[in-house]
Amino acid sequence: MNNSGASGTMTITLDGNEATVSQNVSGLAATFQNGPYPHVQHIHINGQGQCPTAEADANGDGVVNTAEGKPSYGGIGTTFTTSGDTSPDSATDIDRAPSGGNYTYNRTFTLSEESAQQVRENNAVIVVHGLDPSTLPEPAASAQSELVPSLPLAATSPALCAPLTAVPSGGAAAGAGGTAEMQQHPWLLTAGGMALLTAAGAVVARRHARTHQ
Ligand SMILES: [Cu+2]
Repeated sequence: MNNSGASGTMTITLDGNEATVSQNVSGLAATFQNGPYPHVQHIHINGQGQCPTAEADANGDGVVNTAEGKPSYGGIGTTFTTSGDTSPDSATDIDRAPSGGNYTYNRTFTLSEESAQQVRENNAVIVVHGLDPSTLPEPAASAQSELVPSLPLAATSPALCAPLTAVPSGGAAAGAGGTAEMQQHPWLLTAGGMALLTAAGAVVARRHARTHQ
């Protein structure tokens, strides 16, 4: 019934633990309570390094919520805020989340050791949250979030998901930029007969590429 057509790409270039993040998304839920829709987004870590499938919808309400997806992508390691703190403490701070249906996000900041390590080990997953409630079946459409009870379930549920794929820099000279390889991953929503969303993630871990033989 609803095919949102949402999609996105993200590239993270790591220099040590310093991450330069470049992201484009389009087709996400655009408005929320008469304002631009806030999309909290994270690096999820310490899971299986994968996005969940529709089978993760344990309660059968037609949406894979954040908790149901956790066995696949793990917990929150880093929050992609627009300013300030980027730790899990800011995970649901909708005032510092990028917003709107289409946006570009560019920021350079230092990852926690744990997040950086998970990125290097190919076990990091990018999740963008925030669905349009009108695309969900009842009662999910009017349910409250399992994470933030003051918000709708749709607001915190995953909308886009993609594992980051480390790309060895190979011939890239030290200090030079690397080329990121995008990998698309289908994300399945069961709502109303499926909306297919895709996202892509990539990482260039150039610093240690030559030392891990
Ligand atoms: Cu998340």
